[in-house]
Amino acid sequence: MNTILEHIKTSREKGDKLLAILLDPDKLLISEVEETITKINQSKVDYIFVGGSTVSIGITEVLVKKIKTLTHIPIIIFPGDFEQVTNKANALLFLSLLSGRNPEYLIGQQIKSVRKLKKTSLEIIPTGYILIDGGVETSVQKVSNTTPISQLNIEEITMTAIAGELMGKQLIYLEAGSGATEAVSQEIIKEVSDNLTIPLLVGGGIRTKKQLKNAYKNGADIVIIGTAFEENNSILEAII
Ligand code: 1GP
Repeated sequence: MNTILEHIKTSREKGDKLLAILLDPDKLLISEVEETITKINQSKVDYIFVGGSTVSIGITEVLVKKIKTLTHIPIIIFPGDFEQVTNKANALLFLSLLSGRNPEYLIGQQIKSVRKLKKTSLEIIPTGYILIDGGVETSVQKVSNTTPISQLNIEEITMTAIAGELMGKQLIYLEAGSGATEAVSQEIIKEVSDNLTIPLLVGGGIRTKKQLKNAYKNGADIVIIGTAFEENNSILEAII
């Protein structure tokens, strides 16, 4: 069976770049889902990520079920907490916030999710999540109560990513935070990518075709776009 992780790895080997759109259940109204997914279906989107830092209990599953009736694009849960785990999706980014020093987001939430995960057939993808200063205080920072790594500290970002790979993570996600005013710099993407053998995800503050192209050029395998699409769901036509 071709798993999502295998697809990501194969794409990396072939140099195919992937795009994910992030939908936040707390922001997207159910009445808007159909139009939103129609736009996504018309574009070259590889994955739909669903998740947010502060999502009311139960609504992630409702949203995922609705999306599934409208598309064949794989849905990947990108959870802000264990309550967002639902077996209605195709896969779960099993995140560990490696940049932070808050045990709750390194291992606590993961433990809380185990009972549910044991009962699901979700593909679980161990992912090292690295929060980088995106110029504004983001929800991830507030909710996780952790300090992002400065964009100037490329050494620490790179060593954190490598440590993640050595710990067995299958993906590394460089995150400037939703709505970041400064996306992860090209220099950071390049340095981290050059030092990893696993796929690299980059998100936070990406709004333009130029940013997207540069992120891919410097080694991002998957770029995640949330806010720019939320604000204008016709943006994909312009930037892909
Ligand atoms: C946030 O990386 C994602 O977790 C997407 O960020 O909303 O800024 O596109 P934006």
